[in-house]
Amino acid sequence: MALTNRDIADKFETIADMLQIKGEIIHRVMAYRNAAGAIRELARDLRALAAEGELESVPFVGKIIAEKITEMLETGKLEFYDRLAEEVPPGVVEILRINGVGPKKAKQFWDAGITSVAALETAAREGKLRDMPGMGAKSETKILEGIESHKRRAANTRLRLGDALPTAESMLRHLMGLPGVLKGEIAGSIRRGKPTIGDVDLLVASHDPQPIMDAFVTLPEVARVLGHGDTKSSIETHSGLQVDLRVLIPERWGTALQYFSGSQAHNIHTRELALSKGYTLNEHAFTPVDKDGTPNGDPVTFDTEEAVYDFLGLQWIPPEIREDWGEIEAAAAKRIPTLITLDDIRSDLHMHTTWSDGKLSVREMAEQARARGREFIVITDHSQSATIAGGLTVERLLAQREEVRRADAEMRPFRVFQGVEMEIKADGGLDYPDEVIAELDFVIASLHVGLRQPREQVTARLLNAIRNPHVDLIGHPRGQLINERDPADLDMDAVLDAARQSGIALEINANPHRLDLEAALARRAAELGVKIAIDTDAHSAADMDNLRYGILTARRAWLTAAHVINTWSLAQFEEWITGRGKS
Ligand code: DGT
Ligand code: CA
Ligand code: CA
Ligand code: ZN
Repeated sequence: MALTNRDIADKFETIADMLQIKGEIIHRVMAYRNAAGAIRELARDLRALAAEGELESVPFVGKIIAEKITEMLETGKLEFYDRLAEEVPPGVVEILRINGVGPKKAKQFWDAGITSVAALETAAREGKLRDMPGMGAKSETKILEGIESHKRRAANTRLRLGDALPTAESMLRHLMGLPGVLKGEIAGSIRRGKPTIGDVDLLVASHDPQPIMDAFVTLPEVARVLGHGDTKSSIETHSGLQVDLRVLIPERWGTALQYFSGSQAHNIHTRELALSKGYTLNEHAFTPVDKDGTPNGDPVTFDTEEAVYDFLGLQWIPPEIREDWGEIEAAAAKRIPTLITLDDIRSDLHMHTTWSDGKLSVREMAEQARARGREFIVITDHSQSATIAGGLTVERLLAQREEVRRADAEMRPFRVFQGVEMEIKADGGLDYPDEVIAELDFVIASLHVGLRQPREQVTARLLNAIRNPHVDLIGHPRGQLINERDPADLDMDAVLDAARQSGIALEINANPHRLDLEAALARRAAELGVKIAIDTDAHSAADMDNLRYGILTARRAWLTAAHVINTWSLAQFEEWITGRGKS
């Protein structure tokens, strides 16, 4: 049985949990946790890296971890893990994943003979936890609530960014309208634009937290109050999303926002930098310390994040790249790139209409795009073999051209081009003959079928499309649907190499169900010189507003405007597609 990157990441994550329960030092624990995180986001197959002897090029993978990866790849097993698992029961690891249970508690339960979530639940219901050291009736109830939400979470995993962000924004808007609120921000993984969200972290600055706390726990979104404190409260929304709110004085705003924006890996690195300058850094402040760690002066707080980073000798770092993927080194060298923004985008090259499975006509889509500030668009309905999606026969494709040309003529200087989203068929062929696609302004090729084919087969199909001189863009290259469908098992090295050679663009599909290419791959593609497009794949007017998720993903990929073809002027775009033998 061949282990995937994800299997190996999961193993390391569990090892980190087991070590933490055993009370290992945090650095040893984080070594495995960071490696797991890096492997999960890795753009390349570990098997390929191992074959090249390049495992240690993966962030957080040193000699010891690389040896463990090699062992797993070669034997399918890891002796180190098996030994730990004999010592720490898997049920105890699961108990650690319950809200409100840290490694110490998990160990305490384990010592009392509780080695599964079910046993913990029974013990709590029978009132047997309250007499344990450091516990009481209240913490027993908390544990039961934690178990409940753990069960729910196990069932529906992390929430998509597109489901969490609008709720977070609406809650923050309510809070910002309260008297005495000076500042407010969504922190945590949402601020970093991660494609999936564990929980929402809201921060508000005010001198008078109590009324804000009271208002927060009674917002219309609230289904359950998990905690209601003086400066911190937590609730669960009707959709099962946990939202934490912290209120703090504005003088501490910068220090707190920096801390709660994360990521954890980024914060560990900034904390080490602070230590090297003689300060400890936590959510509250920088505190000057002696060599042995004893505080020797007044804590320092900052009201802006810029001041926090400046104090560390760093440029301000955009939240989307705070993952300890090299941003701290770049900030120290004053080389943080100017990341792409929504305002840089001038076109949308992937949109559907009522000709296939869209909700609006060509003209309506164009008007909606123009109203959102786009200067030109390409209409790309589905091709003939996509029958469920109303794919166009050659005849209908020709008929559509007249409608597109009419909208184009009537709406100038706004421009409307005719393209297509062409199926890459399961047998590897393309859905129209070359002489048909040669007549189109722009051609997308996409994988929608045969996504579970073996790596060689599905890769060969994609390469065939990339090498076709009439194809300009690959739509949502890996075909993933977040939380629903894994990406196709593509040889991305071969894909990126072919894309660079043929001059074709690869898409960051902005739909929050897709966000494909994902950030790590998009970053690698851009570094190799592959052109990137950010498109909404809109089937309705509302879909066009998903562009922000594509931009967040592009920023996580360190992309600047120069990497992205949607920042081109009309003239640049026309020159490119003409140069590719069309128009
Ligand atoms: P999520 O909620 O799983 O999508 O991810 P985050 O990044 O929002 O994580 P969360 O909600 O647990 O914590 C918010 C931020 O607070 C996190 O990004 C960094 C900071 N933070 C939380 N716990 C720790 C910690 O144990 N150590 C450090 N250094 N920072 C932490
Ligand atoms: Ca969070
Ligand atoms: Ca949180
Ligand atoms: Zn599409």
